[in-house]
Amino acid sequence: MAIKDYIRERFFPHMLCAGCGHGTVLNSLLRAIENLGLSKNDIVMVSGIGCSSRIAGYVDFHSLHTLHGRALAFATGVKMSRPELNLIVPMGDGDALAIGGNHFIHAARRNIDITAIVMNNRTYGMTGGQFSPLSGYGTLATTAPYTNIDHAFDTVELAKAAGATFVARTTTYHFQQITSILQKAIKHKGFSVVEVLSQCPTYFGRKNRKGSAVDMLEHYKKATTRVGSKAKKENPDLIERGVFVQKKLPEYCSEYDKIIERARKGQ
Ligand SMILES: Cc1ncc(C[n+]2csc(CCOP(=O)(O)OP(=O)(O)O)c2C)c(N)n1
Ligand code: SF4
Repeated sequence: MAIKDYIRERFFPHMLCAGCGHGTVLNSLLRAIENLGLSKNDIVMVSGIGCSSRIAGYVDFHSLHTLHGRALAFATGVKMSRPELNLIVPMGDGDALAIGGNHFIHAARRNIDITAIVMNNRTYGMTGGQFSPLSGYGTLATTAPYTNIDHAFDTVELAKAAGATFVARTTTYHFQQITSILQKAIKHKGFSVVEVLSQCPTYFGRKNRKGSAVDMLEHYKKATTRVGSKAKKENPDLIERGVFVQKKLPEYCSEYDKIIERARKGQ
């Protein structure tokens, strides 16, 4: 199948701003799905609300556009009733870790076989640039005109601590890495978290004087390094990219099937 066969062309042109990183994530995701040779009938994309969540409307999979922060709860319901399907949940940093933070940690703890993509642009893009739990101390936002005093979560550390069995991070500059990591994440049997640093030139970039979308991409190139690289030891401020966790643990739906079986047999 060609990439265009995975797209719902009737919903184009898309609503993303010029230079938004989320389009790159969509492009890289479709390439991952094409490389895996998945049938679009076997994929369910569940999203909440946000610029990132809008990508669910542009793919010709089964798609559910649900409530802000609740995509993982809906996805859990779908996965438990149809465990043979591939569940992919694209989220913004606000969607995943502010209003949806509780669903995020518990989906990770249960190890349910869902691929969660956190598009981290460090802001609430859709609603006009409010600060999010990933904006970071000292940044500017429409709701923090005198600087943000909240400290940021580290998505990777949070996902690891909550029990996710596949945890990775990359950026929109490294678009080929998005594809290769997403392929691994989708194939992984368990809860997989892929954080993608994705630029919002319109709000985070403008408020924080980060320049154009291209400048923001250049920043991702300079500010990140391969996981475990020598560069990180020399410069601890560098953000690591790559796969941090990939381990096997019992998956939630499989375990649930065993419980049903035991209940049927009365054991
Ligand atoms: C229950 C509820 N609260 C708040 C909103 C308003 N709202 C819509 S999107 C959004 C934040 C979007 O930010 P993020 O999830 O980071 O995605 P982005 O738009 O940056 O990609 C908010 C607060 C809503 N739709 N529903
Ligand atoms: S507001 Fe930001 S996140 Fe939303 S489409 Fe525009 S650039 Fe992307």
